[in-house]
Amino acid sequence: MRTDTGHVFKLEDYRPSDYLIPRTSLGFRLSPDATHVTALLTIERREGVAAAAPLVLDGDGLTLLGVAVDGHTLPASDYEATPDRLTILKPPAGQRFELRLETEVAPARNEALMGLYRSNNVYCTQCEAEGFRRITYFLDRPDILSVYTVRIEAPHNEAPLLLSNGNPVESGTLADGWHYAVWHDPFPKPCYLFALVAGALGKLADSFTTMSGRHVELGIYVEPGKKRLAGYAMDALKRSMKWDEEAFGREYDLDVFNIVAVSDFNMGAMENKGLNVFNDKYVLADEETATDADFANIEAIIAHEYFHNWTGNRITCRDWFQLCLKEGLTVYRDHEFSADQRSRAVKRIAEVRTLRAHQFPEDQGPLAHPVRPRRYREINNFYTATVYEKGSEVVRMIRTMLGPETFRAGMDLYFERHDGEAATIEDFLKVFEDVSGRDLAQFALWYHQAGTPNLTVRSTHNAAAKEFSLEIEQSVPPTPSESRKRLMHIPLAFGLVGADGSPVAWTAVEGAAVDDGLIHIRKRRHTVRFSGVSERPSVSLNRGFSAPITISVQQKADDQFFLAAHDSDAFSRWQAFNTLLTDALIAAFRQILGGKQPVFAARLAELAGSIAGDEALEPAYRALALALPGEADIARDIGKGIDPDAIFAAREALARAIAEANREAFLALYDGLADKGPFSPDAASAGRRALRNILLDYLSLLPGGAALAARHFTCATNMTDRAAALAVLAHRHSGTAEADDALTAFEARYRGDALVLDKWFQIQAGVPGAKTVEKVRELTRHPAFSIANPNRVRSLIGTFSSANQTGFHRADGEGYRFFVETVLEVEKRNPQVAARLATALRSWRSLEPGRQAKARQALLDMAKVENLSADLRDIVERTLA
Ligand code: 0A1
Ligand code: ZN
Repeated sequence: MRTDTGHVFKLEDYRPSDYLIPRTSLGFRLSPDATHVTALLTIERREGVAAAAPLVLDGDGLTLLGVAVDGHTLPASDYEATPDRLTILKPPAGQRFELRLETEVAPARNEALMGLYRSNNVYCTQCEAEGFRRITYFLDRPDILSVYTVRIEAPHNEAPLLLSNGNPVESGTLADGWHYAVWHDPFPKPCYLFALVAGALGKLADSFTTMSGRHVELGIYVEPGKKRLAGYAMDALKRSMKWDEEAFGREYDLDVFNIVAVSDFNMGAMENKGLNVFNDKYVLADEETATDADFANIEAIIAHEYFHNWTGNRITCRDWFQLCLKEGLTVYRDHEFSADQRSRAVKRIAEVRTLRAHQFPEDQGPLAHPVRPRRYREINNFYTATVYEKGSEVVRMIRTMLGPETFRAGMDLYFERHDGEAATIEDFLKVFEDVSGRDLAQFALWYHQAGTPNLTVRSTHNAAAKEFSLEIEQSVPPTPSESRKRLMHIPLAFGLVGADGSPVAWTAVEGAAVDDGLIHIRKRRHTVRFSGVSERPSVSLNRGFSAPITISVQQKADDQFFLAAHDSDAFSRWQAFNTLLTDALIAAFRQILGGKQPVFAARLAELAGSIAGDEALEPAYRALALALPGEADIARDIGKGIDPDAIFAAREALARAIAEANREAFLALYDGLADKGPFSPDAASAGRRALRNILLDYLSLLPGGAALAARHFTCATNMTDRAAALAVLAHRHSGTAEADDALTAFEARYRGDALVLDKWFQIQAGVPGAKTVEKVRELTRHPAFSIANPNRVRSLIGTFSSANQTGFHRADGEGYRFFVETVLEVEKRNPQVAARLATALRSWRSLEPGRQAKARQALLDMAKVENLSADLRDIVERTLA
């Protein structure tokens, strides 16, 4: 385990490497406890670098067996080797030389799941960000691009399949039942994209013909017997390949494209060139085992990794500070893909909900950092919602401002200008400046400045002068290490909506640049005056969520109700209703804290009823509208003094009020939406299931609710309905016979299917209330649970700490005590997963004083542990700072 060196990496310290490695030949002789790795590196001194410059290679816990230069074993006096570094003190004087390194690694003992490891007896690798240095000594930095040839040897019976990046070149048999395969990847790549897989796996094969007529063999490798669960992923892959040709003109470039699903994986998946490695959760699916959300995730992640082939692999990052260059852009691309495959409006609402749930709290708490950070201690902790999701929003804003054609021209120029390079955010912005002639200097702050900008907006209408004005003021709250903020360029999409719902025209506008439905906010204050407006319009702001900001609009509730029923922008219509719900929930929270029973305006429940039954709206959209803001969303909007129990009570009370007011209508709708015909994972069918399941959630709060949910559970013919019913029973009717029976039946039915049992762990970890911590503790002893498997840990411990507000933040601090114990237990094996878990405490300062003190103590308890991993120490110390 890498413990903290305290070293801070700084963007401004970037220097090109003295040496390059144009060619890399790797040889692996695989064995669980002693894999022998031979690396033959062509080393080239960069032009102008002094011949005496030592060559310093990165390592991480390596055992060096041998080192030779140009075929001669190097005397010990000519190099220094530690597990973490190899220094060739006096490299040959010539420009180029061959360095041969031999190392030994133990994949079976690698529980950090970085470098070469074993998952269910399959050898696999994970090298991003700095895992390659756990395999051999190397210049482990993304601007060192090398052409790889890889030879793998293994016993045929243990590992009949031998895969690496690029195209297969050669294979054959060896003595003693061993065999080998050689792979060559013609595209120079950084070592974080290296991959190797070896084992006994089943293959789902298919092919794709690219737009220029090239034939590509596609393979998805899964555990033997699970081939039929890979069909949906294969379909998503082919759709992704086609879409990237149509939407971005990007064609695939190798003869093969392989995907391997493994059951132990730290993240979602990895875009290794020509050999993507996936968490099996994002590959395997059928109606019996996967929910509609699982299908949608599979589609999105398959696309994401595939799209990296151009945005990340062909054009990579100069250094890890530029991570958003590949991640923000690729998330943007996968969002657009999903929007085209499904419903654009529904997809956008779901994206914004995710951004608010994950990125906003990050940006508003102690772990806030710019989309392109300037400092890090541990790069693994920067695979964040800010880099990914906010990074995607920044790309979206560029497109919003430039329009689709100019944006596409900019992307074309980016691919043309930087193909084969390791690029920066400056390079990316420059292509858009060049194609548009615009100055993006102020806009670039979106990459450089942390924090969620806020706009306060006031509107006035002067009927006599026929003038409608918006007074808009921007502010960016201070974040750690950036107390003073510069003014941002915010593209604010808007609409003025007339009494009949149609857009209101104006004759002239002054006070800000306004084009194509966008107000360009660049100053602290703008008074934007629209003339020729005779009647007071309602104003719809940040349409389509054109900028990732918060807005405080001084708008009457009447306007909000009006927009929730009439806004022509689907996103803003959803937003208007969501704002009404949030406002009602916050008021209820305050009433509860004041010892009162919350009361809700009858027209709110009426509006919920009319949205639910509005046949003009897609069912998926209606389902999203009816989903109340989550407890964490409400907490975020309240800001401080959070008592999760009071928030929970407020949310329950509103749900009950909506259910009671709409009982008959909801029941009728619920009955009418029952699945007929065979299962299909398509968006429309999934939307109907989503609407029916949210109606069940409401109806379950009324008398007879447990019986209704139990029936839903028993009659379910797919996992979406079965899991939804189980969640309703466990969360709303915990401890009843119906809930217990369903939990038992689910466990029995899926015994042996780890991915499905994850849902069972997850649902139980999410049961609201003080008793859950004991239940979760008990479940850590369940035979299907394993502290070494990231998916199990995230399902049980991750859900409890990040998605169970009342359980985790139990007033006596028991949730935190259990959490600290478990995080430290996970950390012994897998620091990366432990560090991610620990971010659950990032909003501790917003809690009411009692809980706040206990949460702080939990953080201090972790901080005082000696030899904490670099990953966990970084999170804990920044959270406390
Ligand atoms: N580049 C991957 C994410 C990823 C990052 C680090 C990993 O290390 C354990 C694994 C995957 C992506 O964006 O999909
Ligand atoms: Zn990615």
